[in-house]
Amino acid sequence: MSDTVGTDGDIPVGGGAERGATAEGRSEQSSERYTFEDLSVVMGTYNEAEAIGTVLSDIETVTDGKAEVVCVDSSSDRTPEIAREHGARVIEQEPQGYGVAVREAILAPDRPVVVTTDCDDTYPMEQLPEFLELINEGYDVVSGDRLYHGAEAMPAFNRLGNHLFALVASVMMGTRVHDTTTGMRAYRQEVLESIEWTENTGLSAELLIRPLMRGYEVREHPIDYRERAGESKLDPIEGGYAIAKSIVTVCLDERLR
Ligand SMILES: Nc1nc2c(ncn2[C@@H]2O[C@H](COP(=O)(O)OP(=O)(O)OP(=O)(O)O)[C@@H](O)[C@H]2O)c(=O)[nH]1
Ligand SMILES: [Mg+2]
Repeated sequence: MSDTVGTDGDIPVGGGAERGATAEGRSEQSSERYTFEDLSVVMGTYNEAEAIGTVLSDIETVTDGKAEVVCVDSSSDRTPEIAREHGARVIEQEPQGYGVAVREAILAPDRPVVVTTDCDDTYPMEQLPEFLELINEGYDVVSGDRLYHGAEAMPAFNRLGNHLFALVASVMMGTRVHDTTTGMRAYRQEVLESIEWTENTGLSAELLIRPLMRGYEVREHPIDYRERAGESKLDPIEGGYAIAKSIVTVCLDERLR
């Protein structure tokens, strides 16, 4: 397994490409600095009326109303109305699972930097400036690591599962990663557009593994993690199995390409 280097908990996990080197499908880094006007925050939303107001207000406050917000929504409650009241772009979709919604969400924006989050108030929108800064430093993907600070708010079973997923993915990739299923990441839009995404429940892991194994510059960044508002849409056993299967499938697929 190749070494990883920690700096204040920030862990570059790039799959071997030198910083500044050109990964497959990646354009040369420009000196342009992105601002919140270049940022889209995207999410799948499925009956999140309890949380969405807080999540969207936080994004508005932190980015001074400059970030675009895209919600791919499958709700039967007031979630889409609340989203529109907050100025979000709402794309309606039949409920088909996390990855189907998030894939549509990540490909919707025209802006050069895309951040994903869950709409359940677990992720710290106040850390958005740190994610943008790391993209400006040249990273292609910045992945929020919930486990670094212990993730006390996460159910113990999920926490154990997430440690195991990270271990399996690390062994299969030959690069140490710490949180493969986090919902909060920033991506350069061209990375999202240059890769074909195949997974549903396991999309979050796929969104980390494929860029990393193709030599993009990937960095894990410690984040705070709060208790969920509203009901989980993930069954821990069924979902856990699907995620484990995605990790193995995607790692083998990348090795064989
Ligand atoms: N549009 C849409 N969104 C979905 C679907 N399934 C999940 N989501 C959304 O995707 C995000 C992630 O789902 P969560 O229930 O938070 O899953 P999780 O984070 O693995 O589980 P928790 O740890 O309990 O939060 C949430 O914002 C959900 O509303 C779906 O079928 N359609
Ligand atoms: Mg969640």
